[in-house]
Amino acid sequence: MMVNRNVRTLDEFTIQQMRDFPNATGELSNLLRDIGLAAKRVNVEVNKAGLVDILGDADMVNIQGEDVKKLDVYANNQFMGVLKHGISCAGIGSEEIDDFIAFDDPVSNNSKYVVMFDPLDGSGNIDVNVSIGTIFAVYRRVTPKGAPVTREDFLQAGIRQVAAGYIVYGSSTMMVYATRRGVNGFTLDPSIGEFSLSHPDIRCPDFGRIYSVNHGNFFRYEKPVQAYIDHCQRKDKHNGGPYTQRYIGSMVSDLHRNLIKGGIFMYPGTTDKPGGKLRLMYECNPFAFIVEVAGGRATDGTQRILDIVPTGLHQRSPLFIGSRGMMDEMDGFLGNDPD
Ligand code: AHM
Ligand code: MG
Repeated sequence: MMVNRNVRTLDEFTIQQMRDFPNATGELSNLLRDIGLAAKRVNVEVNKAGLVDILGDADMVNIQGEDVKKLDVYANNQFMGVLKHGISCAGIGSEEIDDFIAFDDPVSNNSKYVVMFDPLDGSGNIDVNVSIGTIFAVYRRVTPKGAPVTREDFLQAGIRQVAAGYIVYGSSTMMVYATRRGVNGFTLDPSIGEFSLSHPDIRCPDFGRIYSVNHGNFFRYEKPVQAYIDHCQRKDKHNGGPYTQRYIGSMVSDLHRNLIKGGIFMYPGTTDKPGGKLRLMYECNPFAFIVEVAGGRATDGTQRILDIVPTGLHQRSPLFIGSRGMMDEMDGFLGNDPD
């Protein structure tokens, strides 16, 4: 088999990026390499999930009270393990763990980053072979190095993210990450076991034709949200349509598709859950960062997601995110001034 030497791997790419900054320490490159390694291990298990006795609920319930699948636990341990044993991460927060963890060893206490992640999002889809994903957010610690990280290092507004990304375990496995310099996508090349740059400089189109929302909740959304969804359904060729509805129920896949093709994704609050379902710190914030760097927008219906000052590691937020033009159109229905 011919190996294309012109394709850059994730490691080559991050190292090249670093060369542009003479003062860079390489810690972020290390961190991304560690995350890529954990992703490859999780990918192996996700791929064979139908073959081995790893499917089904573990004998535990996570702190949100939802069933945990065994693969969630496995993924959590992989991401936590590589970050703990690496040299760039001082502590983590995870959907699967109720409080943050300060690694608290001499190397970790002198590392500058903290990472928050959802190790296996969409895990309700594992049993039925639907794409699932990992989401992560990287922040620079705000407390001085040399001591264990504290709560303050984690409860930072999304705008302070240094990098954010996701892995989608799909028909191909991809890792997409953003820094302020851009969004780049890497597809796992099974022949060499490396993530290779396949989607350089991803831009979210200003307009798309896809809207993604759980229609089953329609009558529990607020009236302006219902009015906007109704509008999406009525779009025709005379007013920029037609729109098409796509909703996998696995946010990594739904947002990956909309990022590439253009579209809007909504998980609004409902009458019974006004705060919505999705978690701010490791679901909404990282995607808001990625989509904004790619040219799109993300709000909770009234304010920019990245400006929200968090009060809890696991707090929820409504989420409206996607192509800039579609977000502006939606703002008209929600009574917000378009950006
Ligand atoms: P999870 O973290 O328990 O997997 O839930 C998050 C998932 C998202 O991937 C997805 O967008 C959403 O839940 C779907 O929720 P619903 O089934 O209510 O539409
Ligand atoms: Mg999740």
